[in-house]
Amino acid sequence: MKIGLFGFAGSGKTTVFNLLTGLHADTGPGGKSKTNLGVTRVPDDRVDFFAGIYRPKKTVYAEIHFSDMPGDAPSKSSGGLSPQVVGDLRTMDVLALVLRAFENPALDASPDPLRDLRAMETELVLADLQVVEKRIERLRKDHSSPRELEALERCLPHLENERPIRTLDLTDDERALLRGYRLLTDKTLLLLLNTSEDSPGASFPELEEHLAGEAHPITLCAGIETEILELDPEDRDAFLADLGLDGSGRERFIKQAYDALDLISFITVGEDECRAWTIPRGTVAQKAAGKVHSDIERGFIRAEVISYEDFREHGSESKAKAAGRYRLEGKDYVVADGDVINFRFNV
Ligand SMILES: Nc1nc2c(ncn2[C@@H]2O[C@H](COP(=O)(O)OP(=O)(O)OP(=O)(O)O)[C@@H](O)[C@H]2O)c(=O)[nH]1
Ligand SMILES: [Mg+2]
Repeated sequence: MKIGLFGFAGSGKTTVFNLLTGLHADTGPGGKSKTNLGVTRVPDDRVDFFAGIYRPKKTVYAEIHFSDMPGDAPSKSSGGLSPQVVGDLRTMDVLALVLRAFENPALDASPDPLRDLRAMETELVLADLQVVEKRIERLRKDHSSPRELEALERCLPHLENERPIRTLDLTDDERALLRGYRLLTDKTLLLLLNTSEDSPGASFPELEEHLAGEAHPITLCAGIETEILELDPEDRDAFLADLGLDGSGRERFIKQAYDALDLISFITVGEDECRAWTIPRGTVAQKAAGKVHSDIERGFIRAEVISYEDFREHGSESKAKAAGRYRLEGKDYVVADGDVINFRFNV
């Protein structure tokens, strides 16, 4: 999964990036124009458990790839996301907007997360509007794809009303036709509220009202939390608790992002490899097989499934089997979180 961190200059994107990846990219003002890339491993007790049993050659956790976008362009007084940032964001699965809720001495503007959120929402809509308008113009002229034109014409008024495409009720066919445009407002938007260490638990009633319960910002205190990250592990929890924060920024982010994105994991086990695979909740077995390999999806025969709980309770695959906890499932089986799956296939 690729997550793009973006936001106004000086909002703390790179500090958040460092907190989430454990890297040490340069922060602070200084006219940076490059994107930082980093990977975070998603901790998973279940994978640890299976690694303990199978002692595999390789243990593979789910990963999140972060891109920390340069903030130079959005700071221009004219506003606007730079074409480079827009292009980078289009390649992401998920967008994460960093909202500044701390005083930054390098900036004139006082912190106002709602103001910044509104401005960025507009930027994203405008970027999509440009794509949609251009394409409509083209298709009206050359008549090459009437169905695509129809789908785009449904998007146009929605965007003109400053509404994101993710809230437009499109059919699966329409969504498929639009996928190639990689519209920014069709992607999930996570909000990261980067708060001041003086008031890490501060609430922002106007922001809450604007979101109306439809999105829940993930609160980080990236400045001080990156410093806490450098401490001895035994001291970390005490410092975080002092700030009223439950767990490290990375753990809180991963947990809340998985919830917001409605992601679950299934697990494959064996002596070669124990591995977690991330899928959207509701994914059927054949599609899940495609995560492992496209051949397995194509030649799918069945899925052999034991739930993590059953495996744990009985202690081994053979004992779980003997207890009747081993299931054969077909291609339409909806995979559950923690399912241990062995795919049977034929190509
Ligand atoms: N007080 C406080 N300062 C922070 C926090 N997060 C970041 N900062 C500071 O804010 C300044 C900007 O942080 P960066 O992480 O470089 O911000 P950025 O969004 O990456 O900036 P650009 O890449 O230039 O757009 C730095 O001096 C950070 O130390 C925070 O949570 N609290
Ligand atoms: Mg930066």
